[in-house]
Amino acid sequence: MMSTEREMIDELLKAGCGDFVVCGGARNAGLVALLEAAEGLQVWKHFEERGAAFFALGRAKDHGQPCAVVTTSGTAVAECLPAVIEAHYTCKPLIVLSADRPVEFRGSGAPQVIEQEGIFGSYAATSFEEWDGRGPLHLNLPIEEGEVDFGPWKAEVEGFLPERMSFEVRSLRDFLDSGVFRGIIAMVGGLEPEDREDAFYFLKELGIPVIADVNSGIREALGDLLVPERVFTGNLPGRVLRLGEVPVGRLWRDLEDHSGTEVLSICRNGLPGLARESKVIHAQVGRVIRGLGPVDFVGDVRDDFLKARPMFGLTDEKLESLPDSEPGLVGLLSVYATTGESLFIGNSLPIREWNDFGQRVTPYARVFANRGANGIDGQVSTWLGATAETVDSWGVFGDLTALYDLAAPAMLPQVECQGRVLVVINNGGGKIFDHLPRLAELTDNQKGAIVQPQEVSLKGWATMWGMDYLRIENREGFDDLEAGEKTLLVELVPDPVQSEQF
Ligand SMILES: Cc1ncc(C[n+]2csc(CCOP(=O)(O)OP(=O)(O)O)c2C)c(N)n1
Repeated sequence: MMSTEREMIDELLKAGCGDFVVCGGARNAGLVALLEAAEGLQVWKHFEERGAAFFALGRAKDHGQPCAVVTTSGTAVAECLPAVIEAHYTCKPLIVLSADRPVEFRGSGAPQVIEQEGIFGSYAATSFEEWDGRGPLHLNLPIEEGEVDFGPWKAEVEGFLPERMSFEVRSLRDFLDSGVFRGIIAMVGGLEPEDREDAFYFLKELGIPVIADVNSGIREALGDLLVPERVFTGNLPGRVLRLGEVPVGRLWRDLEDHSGTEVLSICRNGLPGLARESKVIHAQVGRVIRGLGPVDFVGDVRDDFLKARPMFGLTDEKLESLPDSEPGLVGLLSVYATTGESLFIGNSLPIREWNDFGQRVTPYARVFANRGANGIDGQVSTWLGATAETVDSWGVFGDLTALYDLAAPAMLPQVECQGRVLVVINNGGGKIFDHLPRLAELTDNQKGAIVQPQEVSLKGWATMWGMDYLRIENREGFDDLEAGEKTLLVELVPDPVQSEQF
């Protein structure tokens, strides 16, 4: 007779899941042993479920197929919640397969028994039947202690077929058709790789100003259409067309209080990203654009806005005069990072700084970020999962973000490390909070409790996980940046005085 474990794995194979991250324990030992014995599966091993779930999310981001994290019973399952939430908001097929004690143990308080069934609430489907393949799935498997089949076997993974989404293009046509384009801009957040080309040509055709986040993957290709968002601060446009994930910058938040600006979002999760009234097309960006067909272009507004818009020039001059400030070093880093095969940027100041000060000439081959729930948790783990099979991968993170995910490099021996560069911008705490006007009036103690200043050097972290290490404090420091066979940890330490001046 086939074991419960084997039946469940077969179901997963049928659903197109051939990639597993296992975190072993007694209750799921049979599952882990079966997966290890299989031929034709990708099996990653980790000891820490929070990081493992984010790593699995990264795998799903990389290949677009489901990836399952396999946990034992008890709080091990609960550790997956942040990654499940991120997968929910970014529509990624992350699967949690949790082993549970048999049903009669529920509510008993027996060792490692917690209420696992439905633990992720509205964030995850709980059966294949209710799962559409565009978000997380939690499968909870009560397992009797007994025999499991440990022999070698051959796994056959079937194709992954998420449900297709239906959508309408009329609201986009109406939005664009209301006369001239004057007063309309586009804001582009994170885009899926397959949506990027359509979004790029569509925006070129429209010829309207674009504020694009680096994780859109098209920011550097937009040329003259790209504008800095501060052009519109206090000067909000009449209409905003948002493509992809919620944009990172301040302007999007300002829209919340300006109902005079009409907003149309086209995004996969179907959420407006604003609490006030706006329109949403719930669909893949590329499919909607293709569905729209050629745009009926009315009047050439490009020249108008090019004449009117302040250029990036002012910022560029400052970057030159304060080269060792945080913006200065991030600007230079953005040039070095073009040598990589992929770029992952952690929340959220690094993304904002990249948007504002990053180079605007050379598009990055592949760009990733975790922007679903804006958490600073699991960022390094997601990066390692998303680039597990990619050489020359660059990841850029804040210091608290890195400190949050200290066990992530445990996965390094299992992933591609050739040319891997892990950059931590160590500005001594959560410096994003220094940028909030709302917090300017706080006392130093109050501010300290929010910024969480810290003075650690990350050299010990590099030693601990066998990474090469380079500390960069100024522009010249980049001369020594050379990626090799081992992961290189770059601790980027901006000059606090220059940063303040900037
Ligand atoms: C899990 C989680 N906890 C708290 C926050 C709130 N938060 C947003 S940014 C931030 C500080 C990040 O600091 P760091 O990684 O050093 O980046 P920096 O702001 O210095 O660039 C915090 C705590 C969050 N987004 N996610």
